[in-house]
Amino acid sequence: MAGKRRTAEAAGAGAAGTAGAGLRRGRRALLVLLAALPLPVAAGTVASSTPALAQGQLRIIGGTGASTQQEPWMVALGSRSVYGDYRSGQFCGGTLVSPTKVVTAAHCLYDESTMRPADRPDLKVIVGRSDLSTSAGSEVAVSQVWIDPDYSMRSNMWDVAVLTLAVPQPGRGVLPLVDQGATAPYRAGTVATVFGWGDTRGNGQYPMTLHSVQVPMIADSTCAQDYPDGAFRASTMVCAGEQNQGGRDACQGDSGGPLVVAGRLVGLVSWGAGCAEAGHPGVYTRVAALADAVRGQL
Ligand code: 4AZ
Repeated sequence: MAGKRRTAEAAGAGAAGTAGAGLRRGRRALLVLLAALPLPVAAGTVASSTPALAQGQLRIIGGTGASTQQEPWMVALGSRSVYGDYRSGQFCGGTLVSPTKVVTAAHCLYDESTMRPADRPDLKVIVGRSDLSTSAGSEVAVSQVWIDPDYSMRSNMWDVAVLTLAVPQPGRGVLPLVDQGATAPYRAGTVATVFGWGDTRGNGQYPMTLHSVQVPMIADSTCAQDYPDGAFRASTMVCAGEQNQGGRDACQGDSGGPLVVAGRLVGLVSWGAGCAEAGHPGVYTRVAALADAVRGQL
């Protein structure tokens, strides 16, 4: 199935739009959850929220701090005209995979209201800036955007895009892609790490600094039960998180960012119901399913 591609859905360029998919995706599910029941106190590293906050331990959701010094390939996507100067206009994450190419999620470049590619003339890739309130590193213009022609906003399948940087970043470390068809990194229980500047609490609290959290890979069969009616498609998606207790996850604003196993890019933050809920793990683009297509763009 992994090799089977639908014919291209036209990903027309330049549709007008303002709202970004990145920060809002999954929000509806999240709001429904918040309205329906008190947010379950997450187990694991977020056991007591107040002391954890005081100690500065609440990150991505349930994680710890991270730095672009240690992870130089971790980049933010920003648009100051759409999201304002606050937090450098950050709205998604991405991964530097070569001196001129960044891999991110296709949905980061779409407008949820028009279901078309968003028009963000000032789209920037922010490199070398862990703290978005600073001017560290640089904001690099994007000269070309490739969105997987099979990407579907309806099904969330083939959620990948490649950005070309107008200014190469030769000195910066890059993260290699996992091999096409690789299965070992996706074995259930394998511990992966996800990075981002997204919501740390599942209630709209966006941090200034980069965070990361470790999440175990979840079996496709389990995830298919977590997201029934075919919403989870193992051919282009993979799940990771704490299946039974929740508490660790990516969330709004982490979209497009990397899921890493053994120094390789294996997943891209894509979607999920709410954040860090037991039985609703994060869903990631399965990079091994589209590594060749991405490599064709490098
Ligand atoms: C989002 O909206 C989003 N908990 C990212 C990750 C997850 C849900 C939503 C997974 O960008």
